[in-house]
Amino acid sequence: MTTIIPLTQRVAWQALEAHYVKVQELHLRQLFADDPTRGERMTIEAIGIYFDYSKHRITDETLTLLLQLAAESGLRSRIDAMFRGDKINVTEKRAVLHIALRAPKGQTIVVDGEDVVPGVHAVLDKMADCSTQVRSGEWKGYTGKRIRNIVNIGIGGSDLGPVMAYEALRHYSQRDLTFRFISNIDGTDFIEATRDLDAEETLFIIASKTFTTLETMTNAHTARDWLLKTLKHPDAVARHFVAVSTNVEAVAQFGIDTANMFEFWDWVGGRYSMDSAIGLSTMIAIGSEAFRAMLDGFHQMDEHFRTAPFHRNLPVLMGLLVLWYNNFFDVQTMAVLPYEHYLKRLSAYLQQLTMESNGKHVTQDGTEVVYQTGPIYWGEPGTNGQHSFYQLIHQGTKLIPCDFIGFTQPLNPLGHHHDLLLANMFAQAEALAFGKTPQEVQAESIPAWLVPHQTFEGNRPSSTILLERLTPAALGKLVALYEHSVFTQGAIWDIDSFDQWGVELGKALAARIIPELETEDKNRLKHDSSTNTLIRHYRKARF
Ligand code: G6Q
Repeated sequence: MTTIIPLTQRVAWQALEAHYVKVQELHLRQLFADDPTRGERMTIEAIGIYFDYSKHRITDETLTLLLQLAAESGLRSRIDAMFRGDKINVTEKRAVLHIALRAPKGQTIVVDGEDVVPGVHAVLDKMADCSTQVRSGEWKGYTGKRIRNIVNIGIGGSDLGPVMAYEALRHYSQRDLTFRFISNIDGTDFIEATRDLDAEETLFIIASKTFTTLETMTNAHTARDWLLKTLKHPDAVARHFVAVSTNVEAVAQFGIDTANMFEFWDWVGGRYSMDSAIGLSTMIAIGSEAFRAMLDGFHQMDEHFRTAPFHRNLPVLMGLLVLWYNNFFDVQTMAVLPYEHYLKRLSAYLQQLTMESNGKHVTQDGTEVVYQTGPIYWGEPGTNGQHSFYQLIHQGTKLIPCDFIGFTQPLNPLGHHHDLLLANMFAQAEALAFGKTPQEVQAESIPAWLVPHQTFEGNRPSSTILLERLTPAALGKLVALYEHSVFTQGAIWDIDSFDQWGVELGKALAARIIPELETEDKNRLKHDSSTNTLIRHYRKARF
């Protein structure tokens, strides 16, 4: 699995280093002037996505070298290994098969001697059954009232996907149902999410792969107490709780009828699980047909990633561009800027997908990397961001490549709002790339002292990703696009994009501090002097 030649010693890497020195000062103004067809040429249209990568600081040679790096890094065999079900999550010895979650019936994907696809479809059918019962009102609570509120309790991968997908697809959701998402251990999250809900009409989905996560289990127990305060009888739990988990014993122990447990598997990583049973809330919101359409969108992108030649392959190109800036321009962050209000949680979702996957400091075999790995991802929907942080992207001292994401058809046509929205998106990408020279500013009779303030250097790169309409399938394509871009980057960096050991230390230390906050025993504190003093300060304030 491990590539033989270390990344920085590969021929293409070294060629890219030399090439970078030559092209680093090239301005997009020049590149566009030299090639009037650039804006048409450097685009790809595939599976309903129009991808414009012409406003990147690249030449044809850059692309050739990046593609050569992908080849030298064994990207093709890494992709094949993932699709085959090899245990490419090496530190956890697990297959990485989110692609199986959207495999059509009849496809065969074997893990440990077993075809996993029939199991995926069996769970989907069971989810469809549950969601139809809730949507139709057939699913009654303990006192016979129909369910009107669905509350997903989960965190990280068991929360961000469901929240993002619910918000993204709210247009298609059944509007007489209320959806809430509780993740934080902070009691405020629970209190605010449930304060106006009627327990008799509320269904909790406890979404936890392990069913041991502190936040989720604490919130789940609080939810049970909250329910029983009104409904009094423990039998009510079975009518008001379902679970999504891989841990049957813990689910049963909690008191949830295992007939109402939706299974998934250790080969689904938390941050890759929104299209597994973790998406139950999404399915209840939009219905099983729309959910299957979303899966089909994912699958279309999977097939594109698996089969398209790298130079026409959307996730491969996107991943290579990230690598180009991250490793050669020393760029630290990437902005994701959807011009679609329904995608307001997309950046938060992508933060986990990208940063938990590729925020790694050693290669697969444990060697310290000598190059930068995953960049920081962040963003907000346009046009809101334009009135806040875009200033820094336009005129600050940092280079921040941007992904602009837009749709040609609005879901909510309203006057000419949509034209204004998209005009702004196109304008931002144009302004970032081409800027405004001092001469152009002077030509507007601006006083000399103001000219530097009103000058835009430009040469700030961006991709524009255009789709027709934000449908469930479009969402699936978009998410899979980022999933496979992350895969591409991780494969070349030779890291394990599918583990997350970095979250463990804080969890262990919190477990040690919890009893320390709750006792008065001064001698027990054996942390550093800062942590000891903070704990004492807190205890003094609380007791
Ligand atoms: C994602 C991570 C992490 C995980 C949460 C919740 O890839 O593994 O975000 O999803 O810690 O875990 P559980 O689903 O087990 O509660």
